[in-house]
Amino acid sequence: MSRSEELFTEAQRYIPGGVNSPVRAFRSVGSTPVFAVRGSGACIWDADGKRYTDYIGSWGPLILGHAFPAVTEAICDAAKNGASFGLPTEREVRMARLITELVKGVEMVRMVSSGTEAVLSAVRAARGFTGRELVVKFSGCYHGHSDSMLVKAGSGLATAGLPDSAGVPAAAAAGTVTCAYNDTEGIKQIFAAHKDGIAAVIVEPVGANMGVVLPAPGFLEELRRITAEAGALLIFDEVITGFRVSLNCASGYFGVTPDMWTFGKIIGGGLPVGAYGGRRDVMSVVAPLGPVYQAGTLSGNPVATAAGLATLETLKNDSGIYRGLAEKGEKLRSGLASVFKKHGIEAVVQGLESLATVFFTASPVSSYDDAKKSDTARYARFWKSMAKRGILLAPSQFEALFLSAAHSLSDIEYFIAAADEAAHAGEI
Ligand code: KE4
Repeated sequence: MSRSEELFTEAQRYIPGGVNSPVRAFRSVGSTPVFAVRGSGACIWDADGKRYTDYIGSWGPLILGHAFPAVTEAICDAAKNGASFGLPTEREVRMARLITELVKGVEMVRMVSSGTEAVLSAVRAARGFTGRELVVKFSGCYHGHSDSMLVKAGSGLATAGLPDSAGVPAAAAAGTVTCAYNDTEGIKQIFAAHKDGIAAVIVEPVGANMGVVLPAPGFLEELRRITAEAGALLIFDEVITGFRVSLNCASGYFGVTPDMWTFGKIIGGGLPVGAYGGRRDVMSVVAPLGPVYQAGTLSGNPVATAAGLATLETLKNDSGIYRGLAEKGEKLRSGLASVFKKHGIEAVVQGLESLATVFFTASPVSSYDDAKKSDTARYARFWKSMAKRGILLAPSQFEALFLSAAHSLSDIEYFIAAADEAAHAGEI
């Protein structure tokens, strides 16, 4: 029995499913979870001392790689002066100022401790600002696990949502209407049906929780036009895309300015940080300035904020990082696509900048319904064949691969060659 297997056996005695977040159970690839011990650069080492080139990257925060020196130093320096104060600190002012500088349209921002908390707070603020209750989300987009976001489509397009998890009250789900990603006509129908009852539309500007799905040309622009026309707020959930697809986030990358943003992951540099922000008039409803209550013991935590600041300042000071990520991402996607074509394997490789997903399906994926046509058993075989060769991929067809500045071109070349070898051996 491997050490990871031993640990997983014990973990299941004390922790639901043996993990503190479901995807880490590796169920959809039929494997024992890899228990991490150490990370450095693009690599992690597991409890059995096996080294992997890591494309999970903690699900997005580690755009600079594991244990990036400036981030580690910032964490240590901050921690020496105390882990938390429950008082405001200068770092929080610097973080808020930096985000407003880098993201056009963000005038005020509030720090929280996770992406989930950022989204639930932003939705509450949107409802408080507009005085309306309905929120529209898109199938296949994940916005954390607050009740109103764990909702699946109702019977008809414009009907109230249904709980997508046990424990979510029907009443909570009823406040959310769900539309297919990239379905501009569907959004128009929802707004026609609900007129001025909609507080906000929340969207991942690049879908990354159904695998990576790009916005169709004009989709984001239409969401901007339709919401503005109806007096509803547009919320970009940039927990993944924020500071990943560009230093100016997806809103800057696509040139579409929402009313609110949610952030997480990269702005914490691997520590628990989330944030929500946007127009000053909208954010002015948030307590203690306004009537929308939101609070957090560790919001803006000095150690976590130090990690986030070190990450963002490194990204801001070295534009070569994004050029390198774009080059490596494009090389990986085109290289893998060529391998699958060469071996006659039905696969579509999609992504943007440092994000990628291999969908084992015949046609391009532009919605969750498309994504669900993928051969998840084949993805599991692909996952295992890569893990065997020291390449750690997202243990689910419906997640993204994350590249970091620490991944080298030779890492990418090795990944492509490994896929070629595995395909040739009939392992995928
Ligand atoms: P957290 O509460 O997990 O920090 O963030 C929730 C969230 C919000 N919005 C988007 C677009 C997200 O992708 C996430 C969380 N992402 C997943 C990865 N698909 C986190 C991994 C996990 O759940 O363990």
